[in-house]
Amino acid sequence: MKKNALFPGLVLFIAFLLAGCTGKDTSQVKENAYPVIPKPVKLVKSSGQFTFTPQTEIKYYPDHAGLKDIGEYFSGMLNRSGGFTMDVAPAARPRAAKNSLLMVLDTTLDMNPEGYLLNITPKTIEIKAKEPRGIFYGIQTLRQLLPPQVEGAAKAENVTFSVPCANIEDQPRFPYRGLHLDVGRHFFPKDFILRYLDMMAMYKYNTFHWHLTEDQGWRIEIKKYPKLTQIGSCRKETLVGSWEGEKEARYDGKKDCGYYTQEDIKEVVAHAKKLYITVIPEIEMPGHSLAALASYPQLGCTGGPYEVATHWGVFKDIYCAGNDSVFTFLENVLTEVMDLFPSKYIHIGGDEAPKDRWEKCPKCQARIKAEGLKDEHELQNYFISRIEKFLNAHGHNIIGWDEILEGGLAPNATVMSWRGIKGGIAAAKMKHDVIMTPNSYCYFDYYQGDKDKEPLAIGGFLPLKKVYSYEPVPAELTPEEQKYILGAQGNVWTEYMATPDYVEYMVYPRACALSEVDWTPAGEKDYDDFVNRLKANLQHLKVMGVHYRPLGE
Ligand code: TNX
Repeated sequence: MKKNALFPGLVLFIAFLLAGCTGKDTSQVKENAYPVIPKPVKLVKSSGQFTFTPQTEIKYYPDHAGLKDIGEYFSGMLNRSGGFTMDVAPAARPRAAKNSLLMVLDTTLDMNPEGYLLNITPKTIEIKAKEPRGIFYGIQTLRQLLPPQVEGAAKAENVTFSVPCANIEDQPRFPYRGLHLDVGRHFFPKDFILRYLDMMAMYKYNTFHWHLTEDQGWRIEIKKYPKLTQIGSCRKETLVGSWEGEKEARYDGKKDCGYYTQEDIKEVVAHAKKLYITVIPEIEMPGHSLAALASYPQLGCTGGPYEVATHWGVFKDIYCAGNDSVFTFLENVLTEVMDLFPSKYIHIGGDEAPKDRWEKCPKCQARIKAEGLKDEHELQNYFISRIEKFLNAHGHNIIGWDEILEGGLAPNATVMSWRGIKGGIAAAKMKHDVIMTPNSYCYFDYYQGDKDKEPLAIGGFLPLKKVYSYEPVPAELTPEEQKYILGAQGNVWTEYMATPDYVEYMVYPRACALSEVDWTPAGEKDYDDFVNRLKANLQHLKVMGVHYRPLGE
């Protein structure tokens, strides 16, 4: 009899343990309760959960503007989606009180400046890091542990905003974790760029490479050269379907225009800064410059007239390397660019610059002779090195596509290896920093499924699993040389992506896979486990209204 009387109490006690120490029911905790992407270095699960309520306090120590901003960023999310306001205030001491989230800066921690410690117990949450950016990444992890409704723009009904208990120690593998976007082929409105950055932050990307100038459109306002946007930001029409050469080409007959004002750019850069993302602008040279040539024909070798391109490909008309006014123009453009972008790096392109015009141009030939150069490839090196010198003198470093290795490498350049990994290997061996973006693993403009079932893309085949399998450090490098590999970047060329929805479809979830390549130690990666986490994690993107490509097709 006595025994039986104990039994219901025991059941209740076990149920209480299972439900977590708060005694709340577990129904709000996700099925895959730890769907964090990129996968943290170390995550120890524990029972119980912490529940955010209007009484939860967000505290930070020491009193620091960056921490206050992060606290408000997080409370803003729960304010929109949960409809409640939490207090954000400095703490008197670095100890978490009951029902609080405490963020602590601790410069004595022995970890990477982007790393963080996150401890979730039923009563408190503590995030510790050396720098605010580490705290910010701890918050992103916390966000992914919350129900996906946390991403909502309006109050979600019947949701308990709980996170499962855990102890996490985390830091990135690479210091450069990039995503790129080509706004030259198609222009995307400022609001979409802000959203693109929001999504990047969730996956702990820290660099946005903004490809701002192209043959088909110049997208950045330059006060000194108004025609760049008056003329260069518009094309008279656009190719329909894929580019098979001029004979087969059909055009839509519709004018297509767009550019960012300097105010827009400042807003994007400020938004990125709050998300701990650096924006690297790319001003292409000497190739992919038809829109600039159409605006100022004297910048080309033949003098024009030129037209903003209406189809895709590589064009022979490029900036004239024999013409000093080209350097004056570019230096003036870059001066405004440097004022707008605090980034240490400025990307100067350097890819796909046919030498046809330079071969026939007397001024270019005279320059080759006067400078004692061997050929037009060395002339390209002269071009890039001259621009590099200008940017270095103003405190900036250049990044260029791997073609900048041809004809000699500018002394301080960082190389973006895109035509496979050869360029990256060569540059690292020359003791230059490298960012890996090989098209075989990092080109999100390639098909991600069966070509016949997918919307039109540029070609190639890059399914999610292949992105995930990428190892950015080439085995050919010695341990010393490997240190020059800063990280990997996903490239998003938009010849065939005319709308924001289509960009999202091409980028997600492949960018989720690449985030793990950039963040998680190679030995911790596991594709099946990634897909499991992704299934739950994608619900966040769903609530955000992101048009990602569904899994399993
Ligand atoms: C090559 S990647 C290019 C781009 C194209 C892309 C298409 C690179 C440096 N140049 O101009 O958009 O291929 O995949």
